[in-house]
Amino acid sequence: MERIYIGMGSNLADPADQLRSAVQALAQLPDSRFVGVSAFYQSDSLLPGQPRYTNAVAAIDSTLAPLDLLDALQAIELDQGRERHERWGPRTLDLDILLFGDRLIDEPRLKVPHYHMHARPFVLYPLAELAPASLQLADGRTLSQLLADCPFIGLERIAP
Ligand code: A4P
Ligand code: MG
Repeated sequence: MERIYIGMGSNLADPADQLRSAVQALAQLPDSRFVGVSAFYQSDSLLPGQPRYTNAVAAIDSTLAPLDLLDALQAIELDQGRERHERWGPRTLDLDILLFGDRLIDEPRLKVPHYHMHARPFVLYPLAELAPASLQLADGRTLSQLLADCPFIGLERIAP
């Protein structure tokens, strides 16, 4: 089993409800054990003119291969009505594999750690609810070092 952290985001069709449904779906993944989910966090979209996002992080333990997990997560996104029109477009549900054990993955369909996670407060703060501060990311920096460089600005923590 490897510990996997999954970033969840939604900015359409009742985002908090989308995240709750996603948690139910993650708990049903084959060859996996659901570990937990952070609180939900609201913040403005990185792209102006889009609705505010609700984000959270979930942890699972799994023996799934990384690309099989990606397939399963994309199936959950589609199940919850995700339509891909443009990259970074508004979405009912986005599921990103943030960390997969201590693996570095560089495949055309899958890059892990997820790019930009190092500087996104809506990823790092929920992740810190589930992962130890000593967790080391690919470039050797720990979660606590990343948090120190990423102020808690523009985030609103809401109950799950
Ligand atoms: N892919 C590569 N690596 C991964 C990975 N580690 N996990 C590929 C998941 N997928 C990965 O993703 C495009 C392709 O990335 C997939 O087909 C997969 O093979 P996508 O979900 O279709 O597209 P996307 O989500 O629009 O792009 P991306 O790059 O994931 O966007 P982001 O980084 O998720 O940014 N503001 C706030 N406040 N909160 C947000 O969550 N999100 C975005 C979108 C913009 N602004 C935001 C937020
Ligand atoms: Mg995505």
